[in-house]
Amino acid sequence: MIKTPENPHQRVADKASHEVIAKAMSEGVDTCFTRFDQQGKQCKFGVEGVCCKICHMGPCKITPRSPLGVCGANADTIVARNFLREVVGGAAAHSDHARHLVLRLKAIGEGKGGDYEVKDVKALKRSCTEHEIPTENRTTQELALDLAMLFLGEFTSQEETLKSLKLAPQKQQAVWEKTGTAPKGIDRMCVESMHRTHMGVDHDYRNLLKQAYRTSLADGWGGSRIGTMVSDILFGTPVPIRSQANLGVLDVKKVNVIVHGHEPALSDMLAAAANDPEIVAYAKAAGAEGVQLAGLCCTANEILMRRGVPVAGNFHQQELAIITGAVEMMVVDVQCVMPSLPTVASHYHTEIISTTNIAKTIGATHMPFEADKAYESAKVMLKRAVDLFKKRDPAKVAVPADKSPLVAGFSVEAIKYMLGGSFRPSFRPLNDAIISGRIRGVCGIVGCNNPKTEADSYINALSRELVKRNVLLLQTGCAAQASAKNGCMTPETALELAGAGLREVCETVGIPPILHMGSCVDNGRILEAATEICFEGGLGDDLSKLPAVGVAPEWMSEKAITIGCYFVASGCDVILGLPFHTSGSANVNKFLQEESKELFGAAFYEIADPLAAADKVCELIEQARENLGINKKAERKLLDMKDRRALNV
Ligand code: SF4
Ligand code: MSK
Repeated sequence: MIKTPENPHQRVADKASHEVIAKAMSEGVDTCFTRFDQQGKQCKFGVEGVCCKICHMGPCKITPRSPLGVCGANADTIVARNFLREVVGGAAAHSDHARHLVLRLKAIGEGKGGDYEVKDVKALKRSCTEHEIPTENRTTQELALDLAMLFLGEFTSQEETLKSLKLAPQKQQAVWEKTGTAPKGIDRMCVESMHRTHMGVDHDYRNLLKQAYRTSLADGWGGSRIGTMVSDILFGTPVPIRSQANLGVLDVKKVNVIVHGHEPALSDMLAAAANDPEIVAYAKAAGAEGVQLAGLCCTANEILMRRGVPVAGNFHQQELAIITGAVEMMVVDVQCVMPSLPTVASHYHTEIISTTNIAKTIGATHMPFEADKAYESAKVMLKRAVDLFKKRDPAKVAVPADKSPLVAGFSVEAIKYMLGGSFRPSFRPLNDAIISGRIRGVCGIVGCNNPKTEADSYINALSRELVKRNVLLLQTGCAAQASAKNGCMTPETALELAGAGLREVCETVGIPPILHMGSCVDNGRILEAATEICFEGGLGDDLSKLPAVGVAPEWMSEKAITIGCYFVASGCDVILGLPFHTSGSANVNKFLQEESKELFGAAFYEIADPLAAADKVCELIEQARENLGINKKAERKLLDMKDRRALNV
């Protein structure tokens, strides 16, 4: 029985989504919003993190009347164990994604890459040099194989500390050594964490939470950064590129194919094949004007950043895109894909295609693709989508008009180039602008949507407020897509929102005040940018000293927890718009929100209101500026003649 979302205007911020939620209600189609309502009041024990089902003496729950589980575990142990398992989930997701890419690079190195090749040799050489692999007089294939083998070692190393940690400032590395949080191999960290949270192993909540930070670091500096590096090598390092975002990018005159999930491999092939003359001719023969490819979630970000493919929407819009009635096919890979999609699609002519053997859904058509015929597979899928176009019911089609222009593609390389030009690409102008106070600091705004809150509205309110207060924003994932839909991601409109200092800098160097840095695996790019700022000098030799803060306003996934943890463990304070499921243990919350500061120089904050979060971001930034002593330097004084004489120079 469908309960209507009481007011679509309170569920989502953008008008296009309002229209489609209203359409869903009139057509009797369930969405995450109706299902959220059907859930009713959510389980208190789950919310507090005090439900344990790790062994079959349980499930146990902690209450004032039963403060211990059957085995004697208290709330601290149970909450910390649950939290660590969530971090493992996030680290495993990012890192397995990275592993798939590394194996593809290895296949290229072995001459078995099929339709894939190294698109960005410069990026390959850059990564080799960073990892001390000699590049002189060596072929691309040799380098690809050496780098792939080194990266595979990052997953499997048993005793050696993760090599990629060396990409961080030395002081960070020293902190991780001192606190016992320097991770070994990525796979080992995940396995060890699962072992330690098994019944009857690690019961000390502090020890468990330190392992959560350690596992997250294996993701942030290992899995995620490797994922980004190899994506850049295989598909190209992003450079600024224009496109559009929101449901209005769907074109009723064309065959609409949406790619959704996180991995770029097949979507990159689909993007190439959509313009293949054979496919265009096939679409025209079916009465369409061509094929419109669009993306959702982070697969969208991957092909937006490199090919300018438009974004149909972020996480909460995956069902809404189908409900427009104009989507022939949705091709999904891994992560953030709702299992409801085939049910929603059954109301229309849409086919859901799953493409990887590790991610199947009942009701979806499974079409795994092989690297050696990836382009052909992409063409087969697109032809199938064209055939579905003939089954489209015009009476069910209503595509909202809304779409906003955007500029994306801000890899660290691209930012460096924009700041310093081709002769001296560098972060110096940014550091100088921060030191002079024209830019107060930097804020990373990342993460998902969550039907617990009005989708996009926290992200939008916070972004607009911070830009006004001269804070440069680095965004990824669904948060970046929210800003794009909100019209904040073109240099022109964003500059109008920016405070005078930020605006002056952005106009001078030609960057927008909100930089779209990619998918959620690309949060490693934010770490990379912070490290560049640190290396450039003048703002401390340690990431915890930077006037920089991270915010996850509307997060929902385990990956977001892991990302938050690796930011904090890297010295960057993180504000959460929605709390962790840890409130059942005051000790766990104290560790995450206070004691972490002593370990890493950063901690978590929970702030439900976007303007209060903006205040906190600015407070943390100003505190960092005070500590660095740069607020004094920022004071500009116009000297009169008396002052000049007093200078006595
Ligand atoms: Fe209960 Fe302990 Fe088993 Fe958890 S591990 S389910 S608290 S008995
Ligand atoms: S897709 S993890 S909903 S950002 Fe990366 Fe969006 Fe969050 Fe998935």
